[in-house]
Amino acid sequence: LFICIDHVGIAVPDLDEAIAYHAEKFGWRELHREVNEEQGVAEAMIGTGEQGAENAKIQLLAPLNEESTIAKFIDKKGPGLQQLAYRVADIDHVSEVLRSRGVRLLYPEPKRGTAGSRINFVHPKDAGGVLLEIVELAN
Ligand code: MC0
Repeated sequence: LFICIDHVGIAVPDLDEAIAYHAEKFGWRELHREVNEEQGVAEAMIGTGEQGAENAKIQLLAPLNEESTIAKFIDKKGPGLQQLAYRVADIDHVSEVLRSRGVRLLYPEPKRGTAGSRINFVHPKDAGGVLLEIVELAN
């Protein structure tokens, strides 16, 4: 059903600072950056950037405003791991299978995620305290 771990998301107060920290200390490269108004985030994907070295990426998520889920997360828990994202080939199929197994998804239909991907979430209260994202990448 699931292909691999696509990314782990870290809630950060300041995107530029976080990118610089992970680049300077760990050598991660910025692979992609965008603002997603609907999700209330400014985000960056960082990783090895090595062709052929398929790896889970790290998604840095900074809040766009106080209503952002990321702002609420940071207020409550402080900066830190916010989500784990599983990559799937067909999110409509996987959603159907998960619902048939009694797993509740946050959105009735997938929403737009990073770089035109389609995403949905399992609430952390249903998944052992972890916000699970399922993501179908854009081709
Ligand atoms: C909340 N809780 C979490 C959590 N967020 N636990 C683990 N991980 C998280 N990320 C816990 C709280 O501590 C609280 O527990 C309970 O869940 C209810 O929290 P709340 O603060 O009242 O929050 P809600 O219920 O209003 O919102 C939680 C919910 C929300 C998961 C529904 O964060 C949401 O809609 N998330 C999905 C969208 C999202 O995260 N977007 C940003 C990433 P207690 O024990 O205190 O009751 S955008 C993205 O990821 C895109 C760009 C992409 O990857 O492509």
